[in-house]
Amino acid sequence: MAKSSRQDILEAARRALARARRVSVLTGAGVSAESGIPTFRDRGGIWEKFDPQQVATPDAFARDPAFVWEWYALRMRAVQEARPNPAHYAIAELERLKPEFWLVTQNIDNLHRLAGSRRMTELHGNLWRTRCLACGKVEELTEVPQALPPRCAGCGGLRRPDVVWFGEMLDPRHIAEAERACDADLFLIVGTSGEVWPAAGFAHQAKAAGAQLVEINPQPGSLSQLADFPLVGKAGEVLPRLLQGLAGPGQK
Ligand code: BV8
Ligand code: ZN
Repeated sequence: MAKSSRQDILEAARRALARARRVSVLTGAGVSAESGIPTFRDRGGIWEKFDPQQVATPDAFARDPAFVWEWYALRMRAVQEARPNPAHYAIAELERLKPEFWLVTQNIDNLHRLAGSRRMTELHGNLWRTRCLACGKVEELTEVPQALPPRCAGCGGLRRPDVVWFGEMLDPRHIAEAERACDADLFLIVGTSGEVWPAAGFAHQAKAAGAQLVEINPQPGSLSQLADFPLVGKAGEVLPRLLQGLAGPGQK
């Protein structure tokens, strides 16, 4: 695509963002890529012996909880070293600039919260929260558990990561929050391949509800055909440029 048209699309997206009152964002693993967290599609690196489709499932956990915990411990260690990147900070800034803002993330790495996002739904749970299979007690972890799989301090039961695995239902409250976020003037899709449902469905729902869609991704994906403003590039570079000159509520 010629440079100038990319610039034109960015400027058109900036104008749409300045006009928008209700702004929602849907993020996926790509928004944390510049924080050094591998995405699900980059099969290399720490995913070498773990295929998310095989490991992030209830069956895998029932079969071998220690093995599944090994994958989550790896991700906890990767996230512990990671810091939010300019994409996370730009999304937190957008929340401050737009009174009607909501973030829906598929990520469990907690980096949005660390960057300051508060009006958000973690569709797939959070890496640092665990749940006891026996008594249901939910416990926040602050570091990687020493012994795997971790046991419940209360009843000694097996703890699982409090995340949504493939084949598991999402929390209906989170689905309701995400559906409300689809009522937007502008809906930004950042760093997701759009392969995972029902998360990808919210982009379709927003479009059907009359939102204009911005997509920020170095690669085209399953949602690219919905984008009114396709911004090809890395989230950590494109988002700050998209927000350049954006005035807050009441500012001119
Ligand atoms: C459910 C938590 C069923 C765990 C995750 C239709 C309807 C409902 C379900 C399905 C359906 N079709 C298929 C299903 C089943 C399944 C599914 O979607 N399968 C897919 C793979 C075909 N869905 C489910 O199982 C869901 N459950 O609906 O239950 C049900 C129904 C009734 C009754 C009972 C049950 C649950 C899905 C949730 C799974 N859990 N995560 C964990 O993380 O360990 S999903 C997991 O995948 C992560 O959340 C991750 O975010 C996501 C992968 O998607 P992306 O985020 O998009 O990441 P990906 O690597 O794919 O892409 C990265 C993108 O970033 C790329 O586009 C890349 O180009 C881009 N990128 C790279 N660098 C950058 C960048 N972008 C910007 N800047 C950069 N620098
Ligand atoms: Zn317990």
